[in-house]
Amino acid sequence: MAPTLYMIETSTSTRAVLMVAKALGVEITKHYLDITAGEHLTPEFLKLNPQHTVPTLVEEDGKVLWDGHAIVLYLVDKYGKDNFLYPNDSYTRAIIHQMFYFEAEYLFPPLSKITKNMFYGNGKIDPNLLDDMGEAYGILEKLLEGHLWAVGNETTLADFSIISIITTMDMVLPIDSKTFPNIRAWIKRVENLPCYKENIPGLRVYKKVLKKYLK
Ligand SMILES: N[C@@H](CCC(=O)N[C@@H](CS)C(=O)NCC(=O)O)C(=O)O
Repeated sequence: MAPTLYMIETSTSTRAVLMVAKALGVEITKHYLDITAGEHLTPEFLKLNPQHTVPTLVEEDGKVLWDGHAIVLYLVDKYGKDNFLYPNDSYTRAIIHQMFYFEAEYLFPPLSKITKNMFYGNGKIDPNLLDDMGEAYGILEKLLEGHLWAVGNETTLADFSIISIITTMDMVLPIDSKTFPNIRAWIKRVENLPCYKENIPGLRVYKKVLKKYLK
């Protein structure tokens, strides 16, 4: 039996997990939660994950794991072959983790605040959060300098962790190709990977929600 992923499509971390699972050939059973209806706050789900976040993975033997970064590391360790997406070099692995923290500390917070406000608040986008996003783009532009992929010259877990969120942020604050040529070129590269298709349905849903507020 395949592991079950509790998820919502608009969640960027969920989409990173789906892309990695696809790239590794791991079958996943998708369990959609309606978090606007509070399905992540039921006693049953809180028993699985007291942090009440998606994505949450439940293995067939009942082991539970959450946080997109932890899940992709687990998938590659348990199901991956030949160090694919997670090269066997200590420094490269450390830089992949560094990119995970960059995603969690610089990219996720402004987007998450904007998204929460769309779903639960008045939907108005705080210009300070857009500034934070622009600053994060500037950092990412430098991080991508001089190599093809997020970390070095092969695809790694870092590409999937960053692409799902950056393509979502691009809808909120478009990434200009003149100011951020490295980001735009890298996005194109990732979009051409077969597993990228796992990112698309969630992006479409996000776009629909956003459209309501960006008039
Ligand atoms: N860093 C976490 C972020 C998880 C997260 O905050 N997910 C949001 C959806 S994008 C969520 O579950 N929100 C509901 C809540 O926190 O109650 C990860 O990578 O999994």
